[in-house]
Amino acid sequence: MHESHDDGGRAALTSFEPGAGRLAPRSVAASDARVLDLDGSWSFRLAGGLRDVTQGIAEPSFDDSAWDRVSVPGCWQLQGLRDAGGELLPRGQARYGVPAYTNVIYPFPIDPPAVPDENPTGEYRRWFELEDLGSSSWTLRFEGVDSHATVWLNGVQLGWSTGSRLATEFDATPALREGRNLLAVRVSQWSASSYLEDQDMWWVSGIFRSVRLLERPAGGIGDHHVMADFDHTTGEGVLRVVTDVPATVDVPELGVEGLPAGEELRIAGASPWTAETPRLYDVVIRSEGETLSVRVGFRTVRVVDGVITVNGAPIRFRGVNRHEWHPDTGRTLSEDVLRADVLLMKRHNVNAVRTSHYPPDARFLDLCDELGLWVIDECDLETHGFELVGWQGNPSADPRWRTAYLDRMERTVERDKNHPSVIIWSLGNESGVGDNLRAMAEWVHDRDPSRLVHYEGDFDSSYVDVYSRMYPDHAETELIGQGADARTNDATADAHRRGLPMLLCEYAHAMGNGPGGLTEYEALFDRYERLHGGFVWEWIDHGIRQVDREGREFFAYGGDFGEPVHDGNFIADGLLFPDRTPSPGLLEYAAVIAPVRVGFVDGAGGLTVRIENRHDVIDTAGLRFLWTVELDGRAEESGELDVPVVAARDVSEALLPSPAIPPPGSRRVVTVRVVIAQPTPALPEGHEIAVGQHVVTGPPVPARVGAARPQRDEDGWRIDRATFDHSGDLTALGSLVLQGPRLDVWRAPTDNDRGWLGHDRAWQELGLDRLLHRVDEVDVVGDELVVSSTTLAAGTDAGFRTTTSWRSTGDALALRLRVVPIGQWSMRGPRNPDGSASRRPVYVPRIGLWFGLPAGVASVDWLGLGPGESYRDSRDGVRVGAWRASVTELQTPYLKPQENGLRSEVWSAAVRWDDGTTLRLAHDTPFGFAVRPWSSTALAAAAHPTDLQPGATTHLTLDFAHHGLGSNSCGPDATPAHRLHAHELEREIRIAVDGEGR
Ligand code: IPT
Repeated sequence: MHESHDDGGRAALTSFEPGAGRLAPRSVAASDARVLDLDGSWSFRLAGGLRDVTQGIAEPSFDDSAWDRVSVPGCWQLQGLRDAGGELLPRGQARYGVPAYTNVIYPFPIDPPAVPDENPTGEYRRWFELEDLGSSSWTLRFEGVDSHATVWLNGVQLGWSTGSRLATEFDATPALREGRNLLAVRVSQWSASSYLEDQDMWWVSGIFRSVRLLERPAGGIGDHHVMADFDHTTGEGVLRVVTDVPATVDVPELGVEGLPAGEELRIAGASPWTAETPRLYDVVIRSEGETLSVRVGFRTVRVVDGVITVNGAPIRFRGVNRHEWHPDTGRTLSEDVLRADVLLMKRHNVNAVRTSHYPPDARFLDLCDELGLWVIDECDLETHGFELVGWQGNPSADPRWRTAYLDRMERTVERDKNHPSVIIWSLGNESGVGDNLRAMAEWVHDRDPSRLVHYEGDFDSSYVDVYSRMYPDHAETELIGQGADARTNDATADAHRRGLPMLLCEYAHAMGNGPGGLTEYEALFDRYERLHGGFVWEWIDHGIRQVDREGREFFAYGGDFGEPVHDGNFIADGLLFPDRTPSPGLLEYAAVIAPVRVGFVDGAGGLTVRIENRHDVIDTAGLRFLWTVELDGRAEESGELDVPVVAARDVSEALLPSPAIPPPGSRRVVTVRVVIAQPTPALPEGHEIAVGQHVVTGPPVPARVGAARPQRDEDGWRIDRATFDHSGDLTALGSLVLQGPRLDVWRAPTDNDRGWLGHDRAWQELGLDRLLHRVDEVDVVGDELVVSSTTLAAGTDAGFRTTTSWRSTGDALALRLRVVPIGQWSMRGPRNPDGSASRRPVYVPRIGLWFGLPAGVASVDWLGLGPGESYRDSRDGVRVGAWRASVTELQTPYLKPQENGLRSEVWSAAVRWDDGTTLRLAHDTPFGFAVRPWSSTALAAAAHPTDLQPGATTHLTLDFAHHGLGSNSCGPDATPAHRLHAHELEREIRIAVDGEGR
């Protein structure tokens, strides 16, 4: 089939069919047959589209010596961001086009099945040697090519394929020769199939997963299907292996030998597989021509009375949505990165993963089997962009796409059917409604009744086995838990849905600073058995490593490559930063979902420590409970608790002596750390899985009387070592020169503040980012210097009257702040039904004080929550202690800079300069602080952390109240309890300076 003119496969590019010339999908396993690894260096040329394709690339005689060399697997856009030596190129010099990010919107016109003429097309060639073909057949296997691939071997076209994140096999036998062989692959970025691949991620292309040539010996095993149930009533494993040729099955560890394929065997003494006990058995499947080695886990998934059970026990998902991403290699991941992901999940108490929104690299599922994670394996399907045209022409409801939909589902299930970790199949994401989805579900139910079917996009849920939702707020989630949620139109479908177990396939949008409100969701999952928990959106920020003009690294997001249509930093919404550093959000999630919870009740008999085992399967025998008592961060006592073994989902208690009341202004803290005693492959000995703390607060520091009174002098006022100017500003405290204080009621909007509700726009409308401060009066009242002022923005009447009262306590300066809101803390809302204008409340970002301090802060020490940042609806991932950090360490480098770094529930802090000068802040009523080398205004204006330059002023914000974080970037606002309404507030803080030099 040598072609004369190559038109680039025009017809195939716009075909509704998923491919041609491909082999039926199947499972592959380690085999004794030969495997030729075709990964490595390939010749590469990027064509601009059909008009520009290379004639004769399939021919062995074609000379590609002028072409570039790239690695396969790889994503060509990311490869082109570096020079041939691997160094990042300056922006604008990309060699192979650029990555483009869109969430919902298609980056090409919606005119299916047509694709743009500008269709970046990667042309790949490689030679390989093969000796001794023997009498075997040979299969060429691609694990993933994005998006449309045409494949030739020695000039013979084997076929073409779509389905970027799905494996494809071709029969190479007829074209293969002994000796040198030429493989040529042409990959188009856009094809009809792109309409089915509108996932919220970077559009990147290429042969991005491995390529192999697999020997298929005569009498070899084409496909194998391992069905390994666990009968929890008898404790038996139930094994049946189906193969397409006669074969036998051995499980040496269980004494099974020569079990004929197709026959079922009940095996006494098999240990079950669960995500908590990932017990695998080595199984050998032998046919006349081939021997396969597979790893098998016994487990049974059932819905019982509307509850998902595995091996008879109900399970809870503490999950994440995982896209495959690496900041340098895009969707091409090494085995090390895959393992790092699973280990990071396990070490942060994550027990489940939804492979959003496509089947992952196959090795990822091997690791989930081995290390233990529940998996929702999602088909490579999303047509979200049709929502923007009212779902007109949505492929899900168009029969011409039926074959492609079924093809995608079959390839998902056939590749992954032997993984014990996979317990739910998902049809895809955000693809609207339509019969093609129903057809997929029906096919799965028929092919694999041992697992559940999931699809979130059809609220009727008539053809799925779980009711799934994304981003409902807490109130609605609670109604669903109670079965009191709104009814849908179709009574039969509604009844079906109400009987289903429920999960949140996406919740708690982890974009930027957040998510807040995790604790409250977890409480709902605890309360209602039908609620199986959820999957945080999402695992990792998809940032791309770049360098700015000064050569400083940063992580790019949408728009940074000049894409005409993009969704900005909506791609940076993960629990990990792109370099896989855990964000504060991940530490919070780890604490909220901890599989053991430690509580305290202080009573007459002592301090009762309540240990709740939240595992679904394992008891606490493998854990140790270590306790310490600290006074203001200094260890006083420590030991190990003797806790009776607690069964899964059970509670037990242990006793400690009641801690003594600490001295005034101090805290005595009992900490119980739950650590791993019996290491597992995922969790090393000593790894901490949970922490509980009990805090005893000392009496208030007694008020001192008779200290120095304010004195008037020619510069203004003086109290002890504190000087004030005529308008009542604090100008110096001892040797420390400072500015302020100013009422600080704004923050650099977080991504959640910039969410659907648009808090950032409301704050702008009220001018909180451009406040004007006016001093109304400075006076001495008793022993206090009292400064009255008003804070308002131009053109608005919403602000605060502030009274700042200063007095000496002898060893410190006490500041009492009183704020009273004035004006209308509301803004225009939608029109009321009667046409009148509505107004909605505007929440206050924070109520606090700003001080300007000299630059050069060496460190900050504090007693309170730490070591990381915390906010009122996200403070489980931190703990009470004594902490020290540099100014750099106090900043959290969100990809798009925003409010960050607050340390909250602090009762004492010391800001230290190199020369020993120390500013001390303390109070009985805890406060929060942030120390930054730049202002909130600069923080809000920056596009990337590299835009922020330290200035001559260190910015200290004392935080007395703030609006919670919520997850409104794609979910609810802070829960009602964590919203900050404009209200009266009175707070105190003591300030002192010691040390010399300034
Ligand atoms: C939801 C998508 O399923 C997910 O892919 C991602 O885009 C997420 O939003 C936001 O980051 S869909 C949304 C309209 C609820």
